[in-house]
Amino acid sequence: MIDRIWRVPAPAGTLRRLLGSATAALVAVAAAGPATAAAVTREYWVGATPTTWNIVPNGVDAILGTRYGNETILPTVTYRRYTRGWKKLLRNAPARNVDSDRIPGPLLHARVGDRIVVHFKNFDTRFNRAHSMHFHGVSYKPSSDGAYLPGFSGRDAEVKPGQTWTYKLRAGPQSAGFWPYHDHSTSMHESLAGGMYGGLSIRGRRERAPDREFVVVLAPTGDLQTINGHAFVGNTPVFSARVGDLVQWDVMAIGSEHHTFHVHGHRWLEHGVPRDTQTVGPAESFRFRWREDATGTWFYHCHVEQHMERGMIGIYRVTR
Ligand SMILES: [Cu+2]
Repeated sequence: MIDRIWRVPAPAGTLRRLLGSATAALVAVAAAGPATAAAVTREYWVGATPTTWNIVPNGVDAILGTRYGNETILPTVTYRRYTRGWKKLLRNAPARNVDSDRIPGPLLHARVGDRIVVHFKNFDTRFNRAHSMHFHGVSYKPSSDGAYLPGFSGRDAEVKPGQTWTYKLRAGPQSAGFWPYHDHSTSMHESLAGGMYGGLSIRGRRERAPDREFVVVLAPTGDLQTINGHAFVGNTPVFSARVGDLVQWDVMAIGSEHHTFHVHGHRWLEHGVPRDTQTVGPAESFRFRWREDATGTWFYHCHVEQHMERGMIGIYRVTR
């Protein structure tokens, strides 16, 4: 049983359920098993950085033919990845994984047992708002919570422009999976609407990395329903894989609505049950994996029809 959990890339639901039942013995044995990778401290440098974002860069809804103009251009602030000491701005994700980035913020990787240190700096000179980072799925002290509560929270929850904060997190046995992080400061409302969110991708101690990892954030942006801040086919991410790839989808929702994530021509397991559509509510997240075996150009989308019509649809391309 233990072997199966830790060697085979279990679907996130299964892993989380099994770990959630918190069999101390299971955890102890897993931790004591032959380590293929020692626990490490992973350091990330992230900045809240002003940018101008176009929700519909090509100006058209390819399916309904509706045209969009300047109303889809949004001055905003997003999480960006930097080199050590915020010296140099980097892409949030490798170019091979996404067509454009900035929304969501950088995908932060770790393994169960790791410490994660996130150095955060607020570069928001555009709106002059405080910002923060609040992380789901990991352990930390209250000083790394990043959530504003008057009279209780500290500087972690209200990082003012020009200031920094270091969030110290730990990926415990129940952290395996995909989790959101987001602004939880005084500016949370505007910041979430403007794309200040991202994901933590945490693998089991001995779980192999997938060949392809796709992050899908379902959230409203402006008046549209977006995937990673973009609306409509031609603007939303085009994900690509090859037959034989171990493909991992990391899905989360931000905002106030529920979504039903759907991929055409494929199925995955949740608690051992095959499915091709899965509900995800505000700040919920899940991940699943499959070994790719279906060539073609496929849709992935939210199956709430009003959301799909407002832009929540994209393309998944599989080649030989
Ligand atoms: Cu939806």
